[in-house]
Amino acid sequence: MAQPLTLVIGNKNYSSWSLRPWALMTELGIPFVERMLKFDSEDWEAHIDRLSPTRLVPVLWEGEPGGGFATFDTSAIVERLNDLHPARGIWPSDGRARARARSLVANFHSGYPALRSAMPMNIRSRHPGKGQSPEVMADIEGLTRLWRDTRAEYGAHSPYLFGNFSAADAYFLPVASRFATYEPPLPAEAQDYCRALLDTMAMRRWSTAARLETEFVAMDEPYADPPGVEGKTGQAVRQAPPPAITSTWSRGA
Ligand SMILES: N[C@@H](CCC(=O)N[C@@H](CS)C(=O)NCC(=O)O)C(=O)O
Repeated sequence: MAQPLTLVIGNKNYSSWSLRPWALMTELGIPFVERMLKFDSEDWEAHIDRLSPTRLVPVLWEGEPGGGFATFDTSAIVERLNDLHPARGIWPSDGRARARARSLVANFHSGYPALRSAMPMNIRSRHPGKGQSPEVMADIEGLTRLWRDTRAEYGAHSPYLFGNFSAADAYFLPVASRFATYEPPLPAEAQDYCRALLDTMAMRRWSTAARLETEFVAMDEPYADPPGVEGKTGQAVRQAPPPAITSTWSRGA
C-alpha cells in the first residue's frame, strides 16, 4: 500500500527548491503533508538532522518523516514522484517531448549561475532593476530562447512548455517569480509564459503564504537591510509593497 507523503520545505518566501516539488504535487493533485522548517530557526536546528540526510530542503518522506524512506534533491524527488504516480503527467507522455523536458530541467539545475545568485527568490519583495548585470542578462536571454523554442515546438496552443503543466513548468515557477521581483526586460512570449506560471493555482497558494512570512534571511536579501538597520537601502525600515500579481525564487536556485 502507498505510504503517505511528507515534503520537508523551507521558508516559502525564499526557498525556490522547496517550491518546485510542492507546486508540482499541488498542481497535479498528489496528496502530501507539508513540514516547514524555517531557515535559521530553533525548529531547524532541532530537526534538520532527523528530517534531511543532507541538511538541505526539500526532502520527500514516504511514511514517518525521519523514520520512513527519504528522497532528497529536487530532481530525485521529481523522479520518485513519477515512479509513485506514473499516471499524473509529471513528464510529457511523448518520448522526445519527455527528453526535452528533462533536458530543460537538468540544464537549469546545473546552469545559469549569474541569474541564480544575483536574483534570489524573494516573493514578497520588489527590487526592480537590481541584479541586471551583462552576465545575468545573457543567462536570461539563453533561458527565454529555450522557453520560446520549446513552446513553439511542443506547447503551441497552451500556456505551458509541453501542453499540460509538467515538471518542467514547476522548475521555472521560481524563475517567473524572480522576474516579477527584479523586473528585467523580457521578450513578450516570455512575459506570457511567466504570467501563466504565476497564475497557476499552486503558485498562487504558495505566494499567498510567502507574503505572510516575516522572517528576514540575510543571505537571500542582497538588496535590503534587516528591519531597523540602515545600509544598502539608506532607509531605516523597508517594507516591500504588495506584489502586483505574483511570483517567486532563491537560496541559489
Ligand atoms: N540541489 C538541492 C539544493 C537544495 C538547497 O540548496 N536547498 C536550500 C534551500 S532552497 C537549503 O536547504 N539550504 C539550507 C541552508 O541554507 O541552511 C536540490 O535540488 O534540492
